[in-house]
Amino acid sequence: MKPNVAIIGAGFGGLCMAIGLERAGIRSYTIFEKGPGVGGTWRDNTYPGAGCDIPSHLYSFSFERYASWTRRYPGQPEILGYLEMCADKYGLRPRIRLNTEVTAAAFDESLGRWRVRTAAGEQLFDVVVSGVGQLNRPRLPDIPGMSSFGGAAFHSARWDHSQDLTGRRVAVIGNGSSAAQLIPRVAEVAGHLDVFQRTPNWVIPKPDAVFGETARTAFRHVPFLQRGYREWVYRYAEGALYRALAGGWSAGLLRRRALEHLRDQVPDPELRARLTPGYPVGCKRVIIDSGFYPALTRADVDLVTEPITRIVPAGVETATGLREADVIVYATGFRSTDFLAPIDITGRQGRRLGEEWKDGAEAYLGIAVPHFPNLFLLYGPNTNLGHNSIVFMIECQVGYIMRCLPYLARRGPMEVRPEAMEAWRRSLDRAMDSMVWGAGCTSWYKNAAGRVTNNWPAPTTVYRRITRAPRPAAFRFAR
Ligand code: N01
Repeated sequence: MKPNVAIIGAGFGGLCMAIGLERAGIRSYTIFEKGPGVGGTWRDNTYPGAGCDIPSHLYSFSFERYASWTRRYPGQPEILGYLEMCADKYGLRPRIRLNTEVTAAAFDESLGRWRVRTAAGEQLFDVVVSGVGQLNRPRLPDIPGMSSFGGAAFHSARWDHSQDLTGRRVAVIGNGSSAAQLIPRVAEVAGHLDVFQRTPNWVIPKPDAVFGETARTAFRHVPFLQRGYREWVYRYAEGALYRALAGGWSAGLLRRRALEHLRDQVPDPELRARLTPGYPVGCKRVIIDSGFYPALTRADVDLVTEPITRIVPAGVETATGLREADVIVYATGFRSTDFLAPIDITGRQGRRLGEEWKDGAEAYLGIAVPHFPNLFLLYGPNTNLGHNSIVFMIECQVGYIMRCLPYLARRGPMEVRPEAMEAWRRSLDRAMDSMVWGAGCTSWYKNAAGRVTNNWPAPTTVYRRITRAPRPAAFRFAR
């Protein structure tokens, strides 16, 4: 029996899942996408300078290697183009419902199937796969007076392209990866730019380069070059970065590299001091960028480190006075620990996922949740990386789900056992203990209670090994 699969989201995760099904000859699936096109985060984030700080040849599917990348680190338009090409090449478009938001999904125990609700009504599916990711809902800050602002204001992930920033006074609130990418571009055109920094970040250089014809020809024609390059990164190159995050000796090396980068790019010692973080490298996502610091040294750019007290019609106020602005950009991140919210998901015995996760989202292998049969998550809890390509993790997860399908075809709905979840939780906690994100760190990796709900605390090769095949003993089956 071929299962009927509902996939939520048409980003990297949802498209990868659909391709997995297509390649297995399973065409009984529907991708529900709330936006007007495919691409997920790469459709949403169109701010100037948006791009990826993971090399192009890793930030793509291993089965759809692309020789046409124009540069070492891809920009947003190129990644979106890649995903659109995949949707076309694998014939996914007829099964994608755009502008169709899944509002709820409930497991009907009498049928052993999911009732999936959208504005268009309810549909039955055997399997639900979430591909909504971790960074899909912008987080606006809660600063007094925000609604009183007299100019234009928008979030970095909802860029208002109708606003021409040329010659205008712009305030950017936040200095994470998104801000670091957009600040140099905004600085080039704005009349004046104020960057409001609450906490400095560690920044290392991004050795970007345009691929010349020779490199592109080599990637296209030299057998196994791309494959070998990927394997090399997964097995060896990620090791140093991972060890730095695990508090190993390479943390000192990474810190030194970041401080050197700061010294090379920011000659003014006073500005440098304000940009020097006071927490261990890796606590928050390390920024990989070579344009951020030079932008901050421009005469028409100010780094403002006094805390914001409120927003007023004319701009942003701090303890030392008003910073006038025509436009405010909130580069303030995402509701990263909310996971599948606001979709209302109900499993067996009326259990609500939001309630099950009230102390923090968690899932066995980041993929399966007890009491929620045949619900699978892509880029779920504890599968985010600070040290490698998330596309690799998604492929491991899709491979795992594909290998679950024959089980559920034979033995009915499958649900991870609470004991397996408990053992998984313990092993994660043990691995987490040695990671830098723990006590004393604040970041979007942690929920309000201080639990790291987002990150994967081991090398990616470990994740590949443990997701290679489902362990039937970890699951309960209907028959
Ligand atoms: O968001 P962030 P982001 N007042 O959460 C500040 C991925 N990504 O969109 O550090 C003042 O990192 C906040 O300050 P603080 C990547 O995984 C990848 O930049 O909390 N400031 C911080 O500076 C990344 O990690 C790429 O003190 C406030 C900023 O806003 C993730 O997306 C490119 C504030 C938020 O930074 C998120 O990055 C871009 C307030 N009230 C993004 N509230 C790639 O290249 C928040 N801040 C793959």
